[in-house]
Amino acid sequence: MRDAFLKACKGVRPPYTPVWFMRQAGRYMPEYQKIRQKYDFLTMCKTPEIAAEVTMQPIKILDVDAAILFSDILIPLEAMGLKVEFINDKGPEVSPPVRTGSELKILRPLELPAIDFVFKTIKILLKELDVPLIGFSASPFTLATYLIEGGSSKDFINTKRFIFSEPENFHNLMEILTDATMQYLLEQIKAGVHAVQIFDTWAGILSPYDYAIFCKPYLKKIIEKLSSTVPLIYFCPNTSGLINHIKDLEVDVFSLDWRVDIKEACLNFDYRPLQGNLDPLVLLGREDEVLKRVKTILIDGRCAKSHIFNLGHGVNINTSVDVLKKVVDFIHEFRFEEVNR
Ligand code: 1CP
Repeated sequence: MRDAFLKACKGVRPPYTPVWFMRQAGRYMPEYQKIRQKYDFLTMCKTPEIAAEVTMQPIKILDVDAAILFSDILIPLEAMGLKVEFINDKGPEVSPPVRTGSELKILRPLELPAIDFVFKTIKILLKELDVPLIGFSASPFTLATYLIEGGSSKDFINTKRFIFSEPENFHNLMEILTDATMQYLLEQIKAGVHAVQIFDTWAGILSPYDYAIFCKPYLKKIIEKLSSTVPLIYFCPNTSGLINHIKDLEVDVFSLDWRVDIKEACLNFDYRPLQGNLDPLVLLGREDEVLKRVKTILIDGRCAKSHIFNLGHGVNINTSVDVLKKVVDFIHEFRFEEVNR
């Protein structure tokens, strides 16, 4: 198996910078569209053969150094008694929303058999892949926002109303979601994933004060439980104000968005392994401008103990597969020894 990605997760610098992309399987890719025209998104996630095929598309087409399981962060909510739907061009809908302490009783503990398709997909992939497979989950806080808002949100009014009017019950909700997340990640690890990434997409809506109270303790619990299993990556965008808290987390890799200077992040994260951080929309620009920025991130990323190239968020639907492929080739061919000549 190609080991550059896992080496970098463990703080060892491989001969070239490994690269993969968040949302590397998706609608920007004609091969994905071809399957997506036949099946809705949830059917694709729930059919192991299809989920495995789609997971492998970017490996075959782009030659990236890691695969990420084709699924969604909201999948475990279905196994907790909620209804999850993905409505075209509108995003996810979770029902019924849980907005008060008295509504917590709707939630059931995670029923693993209900999401057996995830573990079956992992098993198929382990037979087929020659690169490491990344499993994932949302953080309990990010999951809570979808469950409380009933889907995506711009202002998170319901989430904040819940937190600040019933903080004790919000903690109860976080306990439930933390247990489910731990169980879900451990089961993916048991099935054989080589690393896991926690997506904390919405933690950046909290003040540092409230991140410390409502988010960090639950992440710490999960991280502790997973310690000495597989490498753990923590992705949290929009969080420059939270760095002092985030750096306390004992994860293997911090995944950064493009709003931070990766050189500064090296210093702020005590030179620990970093992942990131190209603005995904740079990829819509002219090729020389794209490669200029890729090169800068590669060079600046050398400050860290090890660096995994990624985007600062998911691949945008308007991205050209050719440009992504050129970025991967450029990264694989880039030789640091030649930079100072
Ligand atoms: O219509 C389609 O074809 C579905 C589009 C799609 C895809 C391809 C959704 C709907 N999810 C996914 C896959 C997905 N989602 C993966 C697969 C692996 C890969 O990266 O290739 C992963 C890891 C996710 C994770 C995910 N889902 C996150 C965390 C990462 C991030 O983007 O911040 C979030 C927030 C979601 C929720 C979600 N799923 C899909 C949509 C439209 C949304 C809503 C996003 C929002 O609230 O703005």
